[in-house]
Amino acid sequence: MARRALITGITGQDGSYLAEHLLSEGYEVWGLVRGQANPRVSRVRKLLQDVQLVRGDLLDQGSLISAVEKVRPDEVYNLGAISFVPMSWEQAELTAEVTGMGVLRMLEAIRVCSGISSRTAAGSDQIRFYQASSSEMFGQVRETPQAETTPFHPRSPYGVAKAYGHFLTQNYRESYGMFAVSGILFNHESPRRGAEFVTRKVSLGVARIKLGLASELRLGNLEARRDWGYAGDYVRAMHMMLQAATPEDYVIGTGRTQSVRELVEAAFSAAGLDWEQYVVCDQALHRPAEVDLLCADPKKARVQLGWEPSVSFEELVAMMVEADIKLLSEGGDPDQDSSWP
Ligand code: NDP
Ligand code: GDR
Repeated sequence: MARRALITGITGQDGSYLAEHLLSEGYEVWGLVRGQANPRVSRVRKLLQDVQLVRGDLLDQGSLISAVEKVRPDEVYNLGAISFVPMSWEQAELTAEVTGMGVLRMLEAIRVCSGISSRTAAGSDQIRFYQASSSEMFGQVRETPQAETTPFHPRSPYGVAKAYGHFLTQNYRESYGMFAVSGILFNHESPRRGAEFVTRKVSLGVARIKLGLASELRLGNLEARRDWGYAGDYVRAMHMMLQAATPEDYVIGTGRTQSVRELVEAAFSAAGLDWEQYVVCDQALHRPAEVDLLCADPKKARVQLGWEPSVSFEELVAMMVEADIKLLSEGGDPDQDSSWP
């Protein structure tokens, strides 16, 4: 019988790539969707026709229990979150509820539906759980590159909420013997990335300028450094973590770091443009507290899981710029249903 996976955050970037990957591995895939008339659900219905949908919300414990009871998954991937860092200052409590407490509710749904208690440990055929942890937990870094053992010092309400979810996942593993793991993923991008994140904002900005639809691109801090990889590669790592013999946490990244300035240079030059003529630095886009430098040490994942990224930074930037020029030149709208390549 096909293995069954339940994915929260199916309407997001990673949810879509993970669903495609699991379908290609022969899984029966279910996606948790929320809201009464969520416009992103129709995009999922179009792109991922073989995915079945179940209603639920990370804010609603009962809905998660019902979803787990209905789907009876072998694996749960908890990708749902308020994931845009600046929004976490504006809606800190909501971020704590969805991105932090949502992890507790999902773990509790699995625990309750599996009949696990402090006296009845998880069995060998238990539901395996993946938590989408983040390099934002490292925040103000004390060592670089960052590995599984690097201490956390989150710099945003988002990072703090993710750290809660991370430690809770570890705690459920230790308390109940659950197969619950966290992937500490560094930034990963694609043509399906939300337009609010810097890579996609830049690739869309370049495309608009190239096509004469805009004359400038306003950005915040150009000096921050990130380890940027391709989302399609990172969802493979999520799946690999749940196939491992023992439940462990892994850092996933490329091991290379670039500044936002270098990202901008690469994106404009991929379209034959000089970035200095178009980019405007806007102080209003700087964050209250910044994460200055992120660079992964993905050695554990390479050695223990055999995971390697397949797309370089330069290839990723070129892929995103090319996709957005194509999208806009065909009259596509990045916010509309049909826009996912
Ligand atoms: P997106 O922002 O693209 O997707 C977030 C998803 O969360 C959406 O599907 C959204 O659904 C869902 N969601 C929001 N609120 C709720 C809720 N109350 N209940 C259920 N679902 C909800 O994120 P990504 O795909 O980029 O990231 C996936 C996960 O990985 C996130 O948890 C993110 O924090 C984490 N992460 C991402 C990294 C990256 O670089 N992309 C790096 C490290 C971690 P809806 O359509 O209903 O709004
Ligand atoms: P990040 O991604 O905060 O790392 O979180 P984002 O792309 O938003 O920012 C990366 C860096 O770029 C700088 N920056 C700008 N960022 C945005 N969004 N818009 C701008 O105009 C801009 N100008 C400069 C930022 O200051 C920052 O330093 C992402 C999310 O996917 C999280 O959910 C995830 O956990 C982490 O990556 C790993």
